[in-house]
Amino acid sequence: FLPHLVASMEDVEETYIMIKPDGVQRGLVGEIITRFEKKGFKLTGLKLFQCPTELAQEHYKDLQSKPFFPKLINYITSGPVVCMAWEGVGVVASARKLIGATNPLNAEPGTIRGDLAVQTGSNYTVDSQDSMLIPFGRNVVHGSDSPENGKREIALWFKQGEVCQWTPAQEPWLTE
Ligand code: IDP
Ligand code: MG
Repeated sequence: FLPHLVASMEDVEETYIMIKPDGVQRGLVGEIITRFEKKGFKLTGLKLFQCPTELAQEHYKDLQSKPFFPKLINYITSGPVVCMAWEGVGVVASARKLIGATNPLNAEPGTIRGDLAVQTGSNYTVDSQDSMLIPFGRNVVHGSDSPENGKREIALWFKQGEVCQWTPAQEPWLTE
């Protein structure tokens, strides 16, 4: 019996995963959801959603002072996103590993960004009406960076009643 290896209810975390507008437009919704499903995490919330500007600004408020912030808000509000809540032991860090590095060019093969996105490079103009450059902005998916932010972001993106508590039939086959 190794008490430190036994996961308790307190180890169960929640993370907010979002398929960004480029992932939706490129038809990657099924592929991305499949990766989290196959890993064995529990889906507790899911919706297609057109994000209002104020919500995008609140979600990314820590990046407010960055030069790319206005572009980031335009990007996130440029089309529908898929909002997801996922639950599991260690889900926050594990989801970040599945997603890969922020810049898809640096993301390892096998990760979502490494497999499904390319660099939006320094001499690549994203928006033909606006020649401002946006390095590596299009990286198909978002994942919370801490359990605290997981809770904060799920509360931000989902209304009460939209997150479901349920017991997947596979649970006893995934954990003991
Ligand atoms: P993360 O999504 O890997 O957690 P963050 O640093 O939290 O990365 O940045 C949030 C999002 O902002 C990124 O996923 C990306 O879309 C965008 N972003 C981050 N850094 C840059 C940048 O230097 N230029 C343009 N967009 C950026
Ligand atoms: Mg982040």
